[in-house]
Amino acid sequence: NSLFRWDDPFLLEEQLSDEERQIRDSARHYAQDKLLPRAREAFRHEHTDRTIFTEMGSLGLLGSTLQGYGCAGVNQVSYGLIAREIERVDSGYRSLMSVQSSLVMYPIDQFGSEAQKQRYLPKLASGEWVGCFGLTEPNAGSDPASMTSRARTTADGFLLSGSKTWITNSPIADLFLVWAKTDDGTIRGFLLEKGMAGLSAPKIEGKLALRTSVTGEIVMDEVFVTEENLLPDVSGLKGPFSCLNNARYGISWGAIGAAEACWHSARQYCLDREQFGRPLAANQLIQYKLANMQTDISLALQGALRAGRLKDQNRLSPELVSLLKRNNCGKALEIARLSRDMLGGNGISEEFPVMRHLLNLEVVNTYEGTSDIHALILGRAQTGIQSFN
Ligand code: TGC
Ligand code: FAD
Repeated sequence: NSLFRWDDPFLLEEQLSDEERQIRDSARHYAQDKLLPRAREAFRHEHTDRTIFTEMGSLGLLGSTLQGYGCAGVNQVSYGLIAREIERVDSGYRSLMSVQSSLVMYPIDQFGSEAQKQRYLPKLASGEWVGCFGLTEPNAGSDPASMTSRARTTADGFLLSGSKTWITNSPIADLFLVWAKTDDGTIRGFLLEKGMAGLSAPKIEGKLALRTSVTGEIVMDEVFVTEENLLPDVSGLKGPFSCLNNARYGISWGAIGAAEACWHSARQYCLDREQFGRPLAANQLIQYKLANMQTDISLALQGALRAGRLKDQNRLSPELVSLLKRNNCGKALEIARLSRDMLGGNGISEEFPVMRHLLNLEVVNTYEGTSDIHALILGRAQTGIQSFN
């Protein structure tokens, strides 16, 4: 049946423009040629390769949707396609890219002063500088409104104190976008630079997942900044949440890239391996699992594409982002677990990418709002009742 493509049932390919396909292809070549050969060793040794930032920068993959300041200015669908290709290799690589792009460059572009944009965006776009985003605290994860980091007003600026934890990129960051409460309890964004007195970013050791992307704390002990370091144009939780809308959208595409890698791996393995005198793929139980993977992946991609088209028209709601982030990460995790099982003992070997994806997807399902938090956002949106506090 020439109308049916097993790996693209909705013919997603046809729904992309030539330019989108071109961007996707260049991200795919980079990911497959340059990232894939490094992923296994990087994961094994918990090593984040700093040069990835400059490589991505030279290809226009950092802050790719922004206009000017050295950014590529591609559309939101293209950003999603890039995330899918990078995460097809490893969620950690997509993570370092999405933090730099959606959580650091986007808010500077959206809420920053002209001086801040000129000072930071070109360096972040080229990968010369690494950025991180500090919202989560040891006692404020799903509930960032309860953060205790403070920015105390002084005669000539602010003194920041507090600590952030589970911060992607922080140990290698040059720029720290930190959210803290001012004297009147309002949440504001501050741009801190490496080397400021009182600022440190210790690495979190012993992560069993997302090991290609370094994670750390941000410790602020009376870090002094002036008004120039304050993001002028946003206050309240909608500042960090606006950034999360973008990153969560990208993750909806990215997680499915990882799921596709697992599905393709499991399919090929089951075609190649024989037990009981025939390929594993000849068994109904195996075909049932493959059919479920194909269905979940193709529907998830179609949802992500629709979201991207809406986002390109400025019509994407945060609730639809929650629906997709939750669905696509949850399905990807399930697919990775099933694939791991279908590879039998080999499924736990680093010879195959499946276990690495499975471990990574546990994180992807948790960060940027856990699966259950997104369920509660959707529950609130359809009942009008806030259930989480
Ligand atoms: P709530 O009362 O709902 O809202 C407070 C204010 O924020 C506004 N708002 C939004 N604005 C824009 N986009 C959104 N998605 C928004 N959601 C809310 C809202 O309008 C309101 O504005 P205003 O002006 O009326 O004050 O706030 P809440 O405290 O009740 O929120 C509850 C909840 C659970 C929805 C929220 O706290 C939440 O989403 N929690 C999850 C936390 C989270 O996602 N953290 C992520 C940390 S960063 C990260 O994980 C990076 S990993 C990246 C990587 O490595 O790839
Ligand atoms: P908690 O909020 O303590 O939640 C624990 C469990 O309780 C979850 O299952 C949750 O769903 C559930 N739960 C919580 N509240 C409710 C409720 N009201 N009803 C029902 N169930 C509930 N943060 C940043 O700011 N910047 C980063 O760059 C960043 N990178 C990260 C990288 C990694 C590798 C990891 C693991 C995390 C990262 N995070 C980052 C933090 C991440 O966003 C948080 O871990 C996440 O938001 C969950 O917060 P928590 O870990 O404190 O869990």
